[in-house]
Amino acid sequence: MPKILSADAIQAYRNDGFVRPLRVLSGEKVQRCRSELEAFEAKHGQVFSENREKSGDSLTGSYRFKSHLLMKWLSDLVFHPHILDVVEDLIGPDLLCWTTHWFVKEAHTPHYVSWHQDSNYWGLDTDRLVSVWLALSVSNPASGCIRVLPGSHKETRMKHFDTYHEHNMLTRGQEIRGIDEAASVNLAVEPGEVAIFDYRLAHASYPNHSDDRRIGIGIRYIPPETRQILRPWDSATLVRGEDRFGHFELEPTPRFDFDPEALEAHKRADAAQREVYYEGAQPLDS
Ligand SMILES: O=C(O)CCC(=O)C(=O)O
Repeated sequence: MPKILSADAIQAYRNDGFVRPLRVLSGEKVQRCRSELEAFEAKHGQVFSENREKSGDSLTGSYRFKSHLLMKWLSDLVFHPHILDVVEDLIGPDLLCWTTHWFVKEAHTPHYVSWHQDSNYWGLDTDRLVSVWLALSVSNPASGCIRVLPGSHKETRMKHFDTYHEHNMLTRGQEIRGIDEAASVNLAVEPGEVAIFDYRLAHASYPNHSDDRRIGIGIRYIPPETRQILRPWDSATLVRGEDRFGHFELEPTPRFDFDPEALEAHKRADAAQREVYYEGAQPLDS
């Protein structure tokens, strides 16, 4: 018996590769999360922004990945019971959080995400990874919300080209060409709502033409039987149920921001994930 999702919503996820936006945080709670993020950015430099002109930070800044190991409030969020109930409805009761990724676009900036399938370059052998993309500000067509191509999760390994375009927010600027834009749909979400999609689903997003920052955090959940096939070692956080497989080193949960034990786990995981993201990358001039 599903905990949150209707049978129709689960069927739509299987058919189309995504679930219609759902609210998981109240307006007050999401405002608190945004304030926490912005206080962290002010203290440590704008490490989550993709706007290099403003932030001076690179697109691959370490704090953008696995930041639930750095920030206590974000760690609490990846364990949020409502989010986990939804994910459990889709992939079962034993859940690991493999990673978290920040996607922050400053107001009126050219940064974008090209069409891609995450499954193509994360080295995970599962077809059950669920991405939960939580909005901390308005994400709509004007601010560059996620667009998806319904049903594309059934097309394994669409061809990607590495572009390294300076405004592309993906590590290698990887892109699928020739997507039928007319068949794709916007996943607009209000602050506190999540867009939920299969990591094989082709998705993209356009620049933020609005007056506010567009802030989202992608939380990636997998079942514990998943294996990392590109590298001999990987880590994840057990967020619900049991891990009876031991394919991932289980990460400590930070007790406070920059908890030394979790910071060490973040350092190792960040180095390993970087290797995975760049595995088989095409040289710039290929
Ligand atoms: O936030 C975006 O615009 C893109 C998000 C994305 O590519 C992802 O969550 O996998």
